[in-house]
Amino acid sequence: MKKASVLMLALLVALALGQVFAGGSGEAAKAPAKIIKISNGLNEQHPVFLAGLEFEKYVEGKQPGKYDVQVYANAQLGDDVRATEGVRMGTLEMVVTTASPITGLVPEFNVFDLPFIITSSAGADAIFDGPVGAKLSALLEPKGLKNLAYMENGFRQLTNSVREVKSPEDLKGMKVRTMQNPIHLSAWRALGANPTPMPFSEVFTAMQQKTIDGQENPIPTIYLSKFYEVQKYVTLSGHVYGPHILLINKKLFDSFPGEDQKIISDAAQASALFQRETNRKMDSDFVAELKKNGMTVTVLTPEQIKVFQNATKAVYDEWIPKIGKELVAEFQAAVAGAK
Ligand code: TK8
Repeated sequence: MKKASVLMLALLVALALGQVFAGGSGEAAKAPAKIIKISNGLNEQHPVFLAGLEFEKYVEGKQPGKYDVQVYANAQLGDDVRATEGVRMGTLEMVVTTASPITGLVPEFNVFDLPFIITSSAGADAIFDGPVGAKLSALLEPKGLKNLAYMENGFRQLTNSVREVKSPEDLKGMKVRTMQNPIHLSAWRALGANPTPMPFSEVFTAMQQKTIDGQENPIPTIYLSKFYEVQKYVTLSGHVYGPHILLINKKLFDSFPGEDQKIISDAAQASALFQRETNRKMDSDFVAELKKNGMTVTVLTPEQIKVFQNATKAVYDEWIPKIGKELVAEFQAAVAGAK
């Protein structure tokens, strides 16, 4: 009995001492920061990555030590399709993906891929910040994804290493890499090209090894990914204006306290606005840089653009019923109203 109580006392003293040494003032130990990884397929100079850093600064600055945001470039955590799948599964927290390769999840997002449906940045903003953008975002939620904000990819322009392209005739037989998206495939086929879908991360090497002749992407991407090293011609076709969507696993987002959800949403909005502004500035600045780096830049007249537009009309007939007649009409009305 006596031995037992001495032991007990020793144990209590040891516990008390342990507390003092471990806790200092006796404060409970702080939980480790919650890691939030954000994947994207572009490099560290691209506005999408820079905006990721803005998001990181905002979220970490509001509640130091609570979240550890980590931004990954160059598809290190998977290309758009695979990283988005990871976010759905919950093996990855966030991704910035262009919408085109993930329209298998929400076919309505194909509306952005209808050729020439957006004709200005103002038109894009009317969608991103208006009811159509909100409606599209809501469709992601049953798929386990929450769209925190619309960043942009921007006007897509054609590049190639073979010849100057001024009309669909110049595309005959040209091997053009497209995104993994059915409308893009149909449209390039309708234009006479030989489209090959592949993830973005494989495009540079494919052009270098000449397994493809060309690709299409916005000017900031063409310049920052140094496509001018392997491509000679750029045609300012502006055939599609794509969004980049900032997705988070919905369950994860819902598990955060309300105050933190607001911080994350605000951070996403602020970084998306920064991204769009930066992207648009680069879009106008980098055309000259492409010329300096030896590219021939072809500006199409409105009549020449019309020829491309007419050649892709059949895509509308095929896809309007699949996307939804009402949604397409609403989208077109919002774009028209913004001009
Ligand atoms: C990068 C892609 C890229 C897109 C493409 O992950 O695949 O061509 O335009 O920007 O999202």
